[in-house]
Amino acid sequence: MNVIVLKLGGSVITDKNVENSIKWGVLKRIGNEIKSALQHLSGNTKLIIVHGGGSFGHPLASKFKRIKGYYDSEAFIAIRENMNTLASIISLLLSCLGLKASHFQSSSLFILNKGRIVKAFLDPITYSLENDIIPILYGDIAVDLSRGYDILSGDSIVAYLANYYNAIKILYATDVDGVYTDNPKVNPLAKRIERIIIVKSSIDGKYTISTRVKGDIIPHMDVTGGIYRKILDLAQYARRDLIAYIFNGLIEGNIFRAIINKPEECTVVEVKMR
Ligand code: IP8
Repeated sequence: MNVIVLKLGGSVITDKNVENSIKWGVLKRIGNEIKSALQHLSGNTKLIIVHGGGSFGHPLASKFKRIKGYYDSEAFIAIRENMNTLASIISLLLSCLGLKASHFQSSSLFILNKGRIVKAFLDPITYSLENDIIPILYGDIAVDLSRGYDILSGDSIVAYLANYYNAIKILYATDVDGVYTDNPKVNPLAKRIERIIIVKSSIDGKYTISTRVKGDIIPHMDVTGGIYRKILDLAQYARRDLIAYIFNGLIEGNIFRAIINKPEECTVVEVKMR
């Protein structure tokens, strides 16, 4: 089984400025692109979709963090319900477009410790893949053995699943064309990083991250900010060589191209185990 893991960023599918709002047109287009792309792939290639929290997850999570300073059972119930609603809508919409897709509550599949996944029950996901169902997972709140509860990012789920299923590629559909040297929405001089290479030791798990911009190798990368979370998660969870593409899911045709081949403009992230 050749598995492709596709992450739909929260800012691609929801409007981050309006709580609990969905970009219906974008979601429908993405669903149709996924459907067409799957018709080009062999039956042995399977897709897993993971989506982010967007305006259903992040505003609520920040509210609890701001008021209480931590996530308690009240936060668990509220965030879990809201994320479940978003996932139901996405899986219903994809089903209406003719895709065989079903969502799985991430908080029922994963246990965390200090924010990291330490336990996963993936039998239902494996069974779905074997039966040509596209499993939809998502960023959620989950039980954490040290903290009680914590936010489980969709990016951590992607990295974990890619390792578990030995994914042939990981696709991160975001609202920018890749990873930049600075915020491209604010700084017009920001350059897209073409390639990020993570070299990780299979002996002690230590890793180095280097980046390449227009042919120049930049040995150290300042790993902060939202999009870098993906790189950190890949580096931390990696136990095998992986290839990932971070690209713009808001550009028509990009998701189709990414699934059948690779996206046109993107940042390639390679994990190399040594
Ligand atoms: O958007 C976060 O998932 P992400 C999920 O993939 C919540 O980081 C509940 C905020």
